[in-house]
Amino acid sequence: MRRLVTLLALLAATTLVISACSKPSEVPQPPATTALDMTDGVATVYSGSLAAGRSAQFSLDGADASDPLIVIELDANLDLRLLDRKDGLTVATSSSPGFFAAGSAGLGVALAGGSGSLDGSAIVTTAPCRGSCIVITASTDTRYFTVTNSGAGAASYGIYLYDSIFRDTNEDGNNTIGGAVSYEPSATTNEGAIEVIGDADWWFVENTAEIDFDTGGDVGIVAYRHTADGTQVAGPYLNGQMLLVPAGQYLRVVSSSSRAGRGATANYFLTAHVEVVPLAPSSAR
Ligand SMILES: [Ca+2]
Ligand SMILES: [Ca+2]
Repeated sequence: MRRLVTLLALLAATTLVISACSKPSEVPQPPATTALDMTDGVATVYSGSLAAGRSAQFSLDGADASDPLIVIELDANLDLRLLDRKDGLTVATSSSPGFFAAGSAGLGVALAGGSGSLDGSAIVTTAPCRGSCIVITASTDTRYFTVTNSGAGAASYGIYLYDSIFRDTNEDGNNTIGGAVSYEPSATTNEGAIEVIGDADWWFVENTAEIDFDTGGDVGIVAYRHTADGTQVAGPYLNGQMLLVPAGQYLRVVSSSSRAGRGATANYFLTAHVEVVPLAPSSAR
């Protein structure tokens, strides 16, 4: 009988130990992920709200895309982060329609008290994105992203997920010097856009030319001049500068800060420079 009691006591102690070991961990669990499907970009695929300082995580199935780009777009200026995998590292970020950037560099825009409004310098009215957005090259991978409300009050938001063609009709063959597009001095169509992070646009200038370089927005688009063997010989040229390009050289247009944008925020133009001859002073009366 005593042996039976001892055995029962041992069994009870063992159960207690096993029970203690299987107690749920106190380590915080990663946020739940909401899986989303792409649509045509007209309707939201998700609507929600976030208290100050809170985040939500989502995934999208890249296999739904048939065009070369995927757009992840919010209708609010909240912090949008693309991750390299579920609960992974930050690949790209955006806090406004003005641009998105590699790493966390797209999170520089301060929100005004959680109202979702931005300071005036950050507003780019010509951007087709409704709020923060990131554009990526389409692939069949499942992509993960988070939305964070870094403002001081609650914020509501909608998510749009859709595929898209490049606005830049020279993509993506112009990413190397071998695929450079010929600059046409008489045309008004020497234009492009830096639409994904790391985009490079090469142009070939056959005849010596004076070219006006114009761009705008917050993408930080610059141009460099290269010789035929690919050697960089001048630049960066900034918005509003005139480029004197010897015959047979190349131009490479990129973002100087690993940024890109959607629509007009990321456009640039190369046009033949026209010398403005000042009017002769009127003769003395
Ligand atoms: Ca481009
Ligand atoms: Ca390109």
